[in-house]
Amino acid sequence: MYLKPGRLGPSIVMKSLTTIDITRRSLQITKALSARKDRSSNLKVDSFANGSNASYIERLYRKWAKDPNSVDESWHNYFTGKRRTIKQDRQLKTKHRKWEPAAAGTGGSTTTPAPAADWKYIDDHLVVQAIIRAYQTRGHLAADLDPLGIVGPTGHTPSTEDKKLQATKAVLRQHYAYAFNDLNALFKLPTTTLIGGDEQFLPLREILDRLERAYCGHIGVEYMMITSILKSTWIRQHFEVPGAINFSAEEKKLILERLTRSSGFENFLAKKYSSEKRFGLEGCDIMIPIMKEIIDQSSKLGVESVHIGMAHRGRLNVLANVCRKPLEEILSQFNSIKATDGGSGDVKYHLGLFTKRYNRQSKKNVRITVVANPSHLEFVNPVVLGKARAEMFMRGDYQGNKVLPVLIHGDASFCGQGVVYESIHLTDLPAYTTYGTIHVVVNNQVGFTTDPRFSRSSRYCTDVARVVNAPIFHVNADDPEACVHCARVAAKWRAKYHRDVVIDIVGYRRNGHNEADEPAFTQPLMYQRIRKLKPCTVKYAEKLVHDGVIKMEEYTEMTAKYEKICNEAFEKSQKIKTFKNSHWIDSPWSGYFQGRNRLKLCPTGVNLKVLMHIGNKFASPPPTENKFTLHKGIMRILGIRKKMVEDKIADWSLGEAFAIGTLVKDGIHVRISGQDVERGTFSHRHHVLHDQTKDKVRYNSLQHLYPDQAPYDVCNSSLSECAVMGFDLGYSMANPNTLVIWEAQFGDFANTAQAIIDQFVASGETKWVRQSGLVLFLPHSMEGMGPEHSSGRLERFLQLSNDDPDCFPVMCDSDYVARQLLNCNWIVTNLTTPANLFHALRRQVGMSFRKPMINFSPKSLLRHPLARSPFRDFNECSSFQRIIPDKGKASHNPECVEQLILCSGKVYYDLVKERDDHDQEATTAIVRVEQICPFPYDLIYKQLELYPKADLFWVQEEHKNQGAWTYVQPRLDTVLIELKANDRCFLYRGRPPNSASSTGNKVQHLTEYNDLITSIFGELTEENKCRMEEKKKAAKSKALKESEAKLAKEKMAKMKEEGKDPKGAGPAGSAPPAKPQRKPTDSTSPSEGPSPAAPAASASPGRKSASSAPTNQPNQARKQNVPQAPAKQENQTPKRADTPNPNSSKQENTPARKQHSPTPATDPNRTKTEEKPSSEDPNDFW
Ligand SMILES: Cc1ncc(C[n+]2csc(CCOP(=O)(O)OP(=O)(O)O)c2C)c(N)n1
Repeated sequence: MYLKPGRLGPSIVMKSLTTIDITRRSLQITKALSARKDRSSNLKVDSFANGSNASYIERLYRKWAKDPNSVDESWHNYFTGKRRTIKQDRQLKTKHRKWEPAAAGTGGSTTTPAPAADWKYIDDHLVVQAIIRAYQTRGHLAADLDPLGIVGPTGHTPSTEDKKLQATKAVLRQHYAYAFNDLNALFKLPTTTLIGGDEQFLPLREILDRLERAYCGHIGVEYMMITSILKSTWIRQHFEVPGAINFSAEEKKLILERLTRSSGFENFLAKKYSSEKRFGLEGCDIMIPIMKEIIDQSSKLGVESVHIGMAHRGRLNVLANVCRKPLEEILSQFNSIKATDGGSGDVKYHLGLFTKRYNRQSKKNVRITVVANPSHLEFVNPVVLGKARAEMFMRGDYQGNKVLPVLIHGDASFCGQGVVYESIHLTDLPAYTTYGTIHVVVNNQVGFTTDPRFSRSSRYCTDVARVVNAPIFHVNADDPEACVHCARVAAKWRAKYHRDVVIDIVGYRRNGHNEADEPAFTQPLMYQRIRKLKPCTVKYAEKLVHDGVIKMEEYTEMTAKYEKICNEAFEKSQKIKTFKNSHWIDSPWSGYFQGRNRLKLCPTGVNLKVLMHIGNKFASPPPTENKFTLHKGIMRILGIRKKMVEDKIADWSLGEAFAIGTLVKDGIHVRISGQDVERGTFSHRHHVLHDQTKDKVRYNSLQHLYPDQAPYDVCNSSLSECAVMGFDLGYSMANPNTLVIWEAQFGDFANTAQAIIDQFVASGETKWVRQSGLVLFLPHSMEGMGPEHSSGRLERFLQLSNDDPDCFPVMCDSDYVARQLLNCNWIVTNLTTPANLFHALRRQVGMSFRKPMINFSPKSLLRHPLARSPFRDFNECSSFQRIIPDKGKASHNPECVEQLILCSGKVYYDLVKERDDHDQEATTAIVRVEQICPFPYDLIYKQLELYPKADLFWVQEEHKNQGAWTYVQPRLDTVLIELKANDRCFLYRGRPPNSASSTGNKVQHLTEYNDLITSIFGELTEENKCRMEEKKKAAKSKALKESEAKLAKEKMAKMKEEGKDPKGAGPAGSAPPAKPQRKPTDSTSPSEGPSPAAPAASASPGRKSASSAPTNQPNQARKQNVPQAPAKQENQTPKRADTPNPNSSKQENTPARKQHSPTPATDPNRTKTEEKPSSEDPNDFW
């Protein structure tokens, strides 16, 4: 029973519960339920009751108040309070002494609505509750956050005390017309606030005061968007409860000591290096104590490793005073000293760091990493997250208890850069979560020279974090205790809930953007204020002296002590003449490089047994005990896989699976990440199978190959390239024994991650001596799919490659190939066979160093009948092939070859088909350049030697200003110079220059294709056409025969099943076995999702006969001049002593390899009528 103070009206007795109580009751029930759930399942459970439930109850209540019979009896009992015990009522009564007891006879239940005066009472409480809620929701708008006093509470008003108060009232009480004429009136506090501490009732004045203190002081808390009541209550416990911000004298001294170091460091640098850029922290000096508090607190709560990502502002200070990098090493970077190891180096405020420190507060060791970052603001964020996630994985820390990422942002960049949003959005994705990141915004209220009002549309620079419901603590940088309190709460929040949290340190920038800038050019009034402002450290020291926490002498001594440390370090730094880039590395990979011969490449082939095991697993459905219902299309695909394993031939998907399977077998953790990678954009991969009858039941056979295998993760990502690629790059940096692959949906989209590619992948090792073996799969090829589904922009990657185009490498030693790889900044490949993909991926971890690999992966080739590799191309005698020479007719008679075509990627299969159609197999040799960078000078040299009379062409399907041409041209010239072939030169055959990467018009695409082919092989002659027609007929009749055979076989099987004699006599099953089926010419394309255009339709578009004139005139007479193949001539063997026979299929890096007489199945010259090699005889393949 609730009573109302007499002053606000006549004493009345409430006969029923108020709305507030109802809401409270529903919330309490919810809380109890949630807590119970929490205990039982140990899961974080959000409340199901929320504002809308409460308003539902409120509506019921109003209905009931009008007509008690209009609601269910249970609600009637509820509203009349029947279930409450007498004891409870008595407790309430005694607690509220000022209130009068209930009038006799009016208590208990009633069926009549409350008298009108009761509504006033209810309204009073509702208003108080609403005000409390307004402070909780919008109090931060009226908080005193700006140490400069420029930005008033509502964002526009000047902050004079009076105006501020008005603004506060306007913001927080504007919706409530109710006039409180008695601020001493007592109100029952709702359970949605903790401002009462132990008190349940407070006078209105005190309620308002406490709300002001909790929400409108130096901290503005944004948290009401959080939907969990448990979490909101947790926040209130840390900000609303009286005395929540409470520091002992010792703790206050520690804050001052840390502040003194922070300011002292900047002051020292300003004095000693006045003309140097250092991007000082002055104005936000408190960032250092905040970082220290986060680390202390987190370490106490179990964190063992902290990964920090930050930009220029205050970075040197963080290295000095958070990571405690020896000061002399930092100061030496201001001198002109040389690095004694490799790398081009970077400016001092970009360098990384790794350190292991004893934390005095937690008394535990903590590893701290500051990830090297480029000038590109915020792009380091996903890299840090990926690195942290990988470390969690390696430690088996599956809840992020031991590893913590902390990102430090600038205010302008935090709200301005899209990568922030993309990265923050990874926070709750299972394969990308870091179980919460602590974000610290060094908000100096200016971005270079731009005011916030011109640099963002949102109220706060931190609004981007609201999308993940992260609590945001805005805090005045000149209140050190409030700041450190926020840091403490943030660390506790992250440890408890494993979710993101933001600390927005609202301060200022005492100097210009850098120390040489004059800030008053652009912010004159702001800087007038700044110049009058005492530094925060001085103000805090004075406060502590005033409060008797320290004596002034102590502070003076503190300052002098740190200055002495700096001076001594300065002296030492003067003696440092050189340094090592490797001492500034964030991923030291301790032990990895020790005792390794960097020039040794491990073999990549594996034995047949392993392939068969992996192949069979990959082709099998989930074990029957799983009772897994597969999609019919998947069953068909598994069937095709099974057949391939039986036939010992692999398509792209199987080749890739072999690479993954063999690596995890060897203990290498493999991770593939990107959009739709689980199935594969082109529906070719299908690593994750989905039960068709049960939700979230999935199966990945590659995770179940061997009991002791390393984990394999294939992760569909968010629709982001930049953050996800950055994340995977970070992941690859954590441990060299991991293969990380990022796959683009189409290569075209990779350029939204251009900054990650340019700033990290291409140049990370050069700038920061930090290696990564990240692999990018960029689906690429001109298949008439339009300008944004055709090109991964090969030319751009090649243009960023660092190998010298004019320098023919010395390759007289056996280490040449490894050295080339070691010296390049990345490997660029455009592979044409599954086996080469397999070797390339295995080579990534077989090298004694790590290099990124950019692989332009196929689309139509995923299912192309010729883009398959026999198992022998995966065996111990096989290895990666940098080029694949022509092995057909032309190679048997190289002297007579008139055209030597070098090409790369899918166009090879088009050329082979066209060469066949034009009947030019003997006169045109086609060589595939599989590894474009580093350029295979040695092998191309041999090819040019081999075909001494051939005209030379570089053929590409890309436009002339795109693709590999501009990269290969000077390098091919270099080879020709080395060969002293002054009379020879490479001509370009391909599409003309274009600004778009491809046409989107099918007709145009075909015309371009025809032009390209005609420019190489000429028009189809009548003879050619007749031959093609005959071939077509033959193929048709063969297909018909095959389908008849298949039908007969099926019929026979059916008859057998039914117990009939297929021959019409004799016992069932005595029929002769059906003729073995030929290998499939193509895999079935599942119906769902985009699939690459069928090879016949788009990979090799049908040619319009002579409809379009070629842009380049080919040698029309070529075909007529085909001589009979003579025996191999002496002069066909390479002249150079170190030049192996280019005609041999012997592969690189493999000393001995069996020679195989039969034409490999990958040889495009092999016609479809060729019999597949017998699967019974392993020697046939091995
Ligand atoms: C992606 C990117 N765009 C532009 C710049 C140029 N730039 C360097 S610092 C800066 C201002 C950054 O402001 P803020 O994020 O508030 O950090 P502050 O320097 O104020 O600490 C700009 C625009 C950059 N480094 N990176």
